Amino acid sequence: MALSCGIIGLPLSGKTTIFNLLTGMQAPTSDFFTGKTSTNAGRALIPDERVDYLSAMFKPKKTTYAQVDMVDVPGLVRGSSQGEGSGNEFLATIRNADLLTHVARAFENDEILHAEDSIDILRDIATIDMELLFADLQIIENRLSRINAAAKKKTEHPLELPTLAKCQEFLLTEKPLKLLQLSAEERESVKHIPFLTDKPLLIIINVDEKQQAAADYPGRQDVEQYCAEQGYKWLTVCAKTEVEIAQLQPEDRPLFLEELGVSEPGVSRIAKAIYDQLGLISFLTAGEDEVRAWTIRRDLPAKAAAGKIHSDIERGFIRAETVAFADLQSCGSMAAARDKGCFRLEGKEYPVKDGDIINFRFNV
Ligand SMILES: Nc1nc2c(ncn2[C@@H]2O[C@H](COP(=O)(O)OP(=O)(O)O)[C@@H](O)[C@H]2O)c(=O)[nH]1
Ligand SMILES: [Mg+2]
Repeated sequence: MALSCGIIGLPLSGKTTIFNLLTGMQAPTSDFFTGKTSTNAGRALIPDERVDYLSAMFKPKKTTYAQVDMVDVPGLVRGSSQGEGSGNEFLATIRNADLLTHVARAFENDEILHAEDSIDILRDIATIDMELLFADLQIIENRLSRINAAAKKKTEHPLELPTLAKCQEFLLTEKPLKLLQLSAEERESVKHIPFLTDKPLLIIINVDEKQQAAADYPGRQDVEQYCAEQGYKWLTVCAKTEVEIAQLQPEDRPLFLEELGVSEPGVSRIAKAIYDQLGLISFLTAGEDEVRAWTIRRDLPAKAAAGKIHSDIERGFIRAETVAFADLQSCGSMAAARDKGCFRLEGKEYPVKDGDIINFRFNV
């Protein structure tokens, strides 16, 4: 199953623009409040130079990049949890996302209204944080009333009730659950509840060209300090311009990106931040049929990594014939890499590394 990422933020912060940038789709964006309640869903292909390189080398029938499912939900506003704006019911669609991306507006443009009438990034981040927090409190209240309404108080786990109380108390101090220390058993007792404030959160600060060039925006230091304290990752993207650049011919893009002052397209930077935050890496398989990137947890043992491809390969695992992408690239061909002894035969416990090109030997 592909990873999934929910895109949240105030209305008119650039959520749909980021969604389009990541998915290459053309969902309508808007200059004014639409009160829209529909959700955009699409798939982002994770750019990967290693896949490009292998694909040029093997000329396979099929090239498959790693993917992340993106869901762009309507804007949250202050009070969404109390029914303001479009309410917050739609948050249910991202409860099972692997991570959340919050788009916050820094760009200046008088033609585009701001949900809170002025640019104040820290305030906006805190507003959304509060709405996520209220949504988690709601979920706890609902769960508690369900448990209490039943004739026999039936919980999923003996520790569920005390842990819910602990979570509730912590949320009331206005802190995200990801900062709450729980024992492994406490965690287990509430793991059926998909809390939003427990999810990894990536803040995308949507800057304009001037801010991007200056690598600065109003209140940057305070924003960065807050993000660090809350355990969030952050990056800046000039979403609108990057969408325009992405529509150019590939050979024309680097020049415009350079002019914008970014070394790498936003899609790659966002993808790296997502992988980094989730502790994920990619290993690669390459052959005449298919060149493909596979997403796994960092250091997953080779045998389990084989299971990502097929359960038969995991069951019948013999060895993982492995060459690091960097070694292949410096040797220039598979044959040269083999001659220079860059291929390794790894056993089932081998912790797979980012960029390993693996040919699994198996027997069923
Ligand atoms: N100047 C500027 N405008 C942007 C940027 N990102 C989005 N916009 C504009 O802001 C408006 C709202 O964007 P949209 O993606 O629909 O926001 P959403 O409501 O959060 O989904 C649209 O008119 C976009 O073209 C940006 O980086 N710079
Ligand atoms: Mg939108």
